[in-house]
Amino acid sequence: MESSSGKNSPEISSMENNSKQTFIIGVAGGSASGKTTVCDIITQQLQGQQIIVLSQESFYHGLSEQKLSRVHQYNFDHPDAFNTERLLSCLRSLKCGNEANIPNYDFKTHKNVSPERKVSPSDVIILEGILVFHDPRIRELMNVKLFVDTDADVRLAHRIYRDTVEKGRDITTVLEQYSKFVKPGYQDFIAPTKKYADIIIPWGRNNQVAIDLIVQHIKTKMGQHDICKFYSNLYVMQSTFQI
Ligand code: UZR
Repeated sequence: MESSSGKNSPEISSMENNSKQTFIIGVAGGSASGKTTVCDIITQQLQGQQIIVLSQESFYHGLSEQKLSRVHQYNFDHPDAFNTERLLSCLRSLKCGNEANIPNYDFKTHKNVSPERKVSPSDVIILEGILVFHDPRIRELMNVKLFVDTDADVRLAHRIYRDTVEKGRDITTVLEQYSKFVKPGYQDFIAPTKKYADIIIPWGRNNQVAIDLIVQHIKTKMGQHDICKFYSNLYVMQSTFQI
């Protein structure tokens, strides 16, 4: 519908946006705790919904040449390693039913590369990452917060496997990085965010019962969310058309 100026009226566009308000699930936990697996299982079980999985890793700051020359001294497990303002603006945009351009971080070069990923609004966004509960503004956008709580030895074993077998790194560098940054980063920044979780999943990969319960809970919450969306759309229609 067009107003006399030929443009969509503000009321109508806000109604369109509002009707697409997205349900955001946050999945935090230590490195190699099984966050991706939990996201995969939730995605499979929430059939019939449009789901986008975003990783906080896409929002790593690209490294300058100076930082690259001493990359082994760089702390990727610190909140400042992420471009949180960019993450916030992407999430806010998607939450309101608008598109967002997600940066493309390359783990090999430690730089942001082209092209960025254009993401359309969807019913559900799952945002996973080691520090997705760190910033209160990001937490506030989440409808459900999950923390994958896996023992340190299991995380280390998985991390060694992933970094050596899958990423081709040498074991000495992996262990040095673990003791210098990954372990302290977990203790100082990641573990303290566990208290913000609605649900803590013990041992992510193998806990099907917990995941089934969570999916059921998310479906219930999404049902309530749809009812709220319906009434808020009705309210906008009432004020727009003076029903
Ligand atoms: P997950 N990381 C790298 O190893 N290289 C990079 O260029 C960027 C990040 C690591 C980072 C962190 N750590 O522990 C891990 N270090 O990626 C987070 N050291 O990813 O949650 O998938 O393990």
